[in-house]
Amino acid sequence: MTHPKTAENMMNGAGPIEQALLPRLLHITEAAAIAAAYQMGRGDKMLADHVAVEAMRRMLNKLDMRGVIKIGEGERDEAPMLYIGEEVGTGKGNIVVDIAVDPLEGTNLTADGIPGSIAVMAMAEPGGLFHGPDVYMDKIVVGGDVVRYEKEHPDERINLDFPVAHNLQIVANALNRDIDELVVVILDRERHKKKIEEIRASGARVSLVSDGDLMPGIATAIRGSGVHVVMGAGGSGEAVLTAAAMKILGGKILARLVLPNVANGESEEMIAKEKEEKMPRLVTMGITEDSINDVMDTNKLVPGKDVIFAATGITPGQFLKEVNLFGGGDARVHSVSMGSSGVVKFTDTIYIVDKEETPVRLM
Ligand code: VTB
Repeated sequence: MTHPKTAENMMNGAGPIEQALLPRLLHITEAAAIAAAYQMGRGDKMLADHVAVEAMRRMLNKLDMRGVIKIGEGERDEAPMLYIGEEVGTGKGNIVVDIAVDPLEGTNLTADGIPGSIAVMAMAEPGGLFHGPDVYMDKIVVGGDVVRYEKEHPDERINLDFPVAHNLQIVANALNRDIDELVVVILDRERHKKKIEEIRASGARVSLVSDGDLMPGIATAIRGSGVHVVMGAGGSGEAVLTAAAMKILGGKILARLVLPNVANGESEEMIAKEKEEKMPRLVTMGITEDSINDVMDTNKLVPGKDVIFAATGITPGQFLKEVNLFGGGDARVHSVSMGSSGVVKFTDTIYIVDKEETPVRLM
């Protein structure tokens, strides 16, 4: 009898990075999430971040590969570990990767025990991830239904320069529902005051988050998550990580770089100072004051063909549960991991230290 050999064919078709590293990537974000979970709610975001970074780095350095951190904790002089340009891995074997990490996305959320924090990482072949400056990106993120709708209706496409109501109408059409049923997630920031008013005026519902707009972005591509659109200016690294997941899930992100002082409406003097500090580095990346406003799409942000992505929940989120700790190091974690082949794994993993003591329960 013939039948589609989906799993076999897809795994055979996966690129070398996905074949070698996807399962390992999952354990890396899980290690970081468990480390951070022990520091949850202690009000110390530096400590929570530090233990997550350390765990991620230890795990990365066990992998047989040559990896370079392209999006990380910051520049070498401000981040002792997982700094941009840091080389990780044993250096053995033929696998060479560019890496984007956010060991603790939502440090405040973890420190305060608030929902929405994750440990997250993506990898791709060299040049496969946009290597931009650590500023903000203004963005709109939508799921695959919108991408399909745009293909069928070429004159109805979302556009960062169009009014919010125009974009939301397209999303509503694509999802076959009314605008007033949509949920738009946006960071609760003064800089978004006008945009929030525009979303509300369009009729859509707004879900404000105090931090962490990366996971909601991915949630737009997951039906049943309750998130339809993410908008607003957040970290550029977070936007590239979102793009890595959207590329695999068939969703879409449109984003443009924006300097934080510009986005936050600071004084001319502070904007000039920020430009002086940041523009030289941007120029070395081919970004000028003229081109900084160019809109980039998913493929521009993540041109890679062999992309892998993993995220593990630390505190509860739209589609990942929190880390559960059971004593003596036992832990249960919920993750999503995926690769360019199209495999998307939602995993519920138990790490048992004491096999006799710890019962394994269905959840
Ligand atoms: C953004 C957002 C992140 O931090 O980077 C935000 O994308 C920082 O924004 O998800 P502000 O400078 O306005 O505080 C997060 O919320 C958490 O890393």
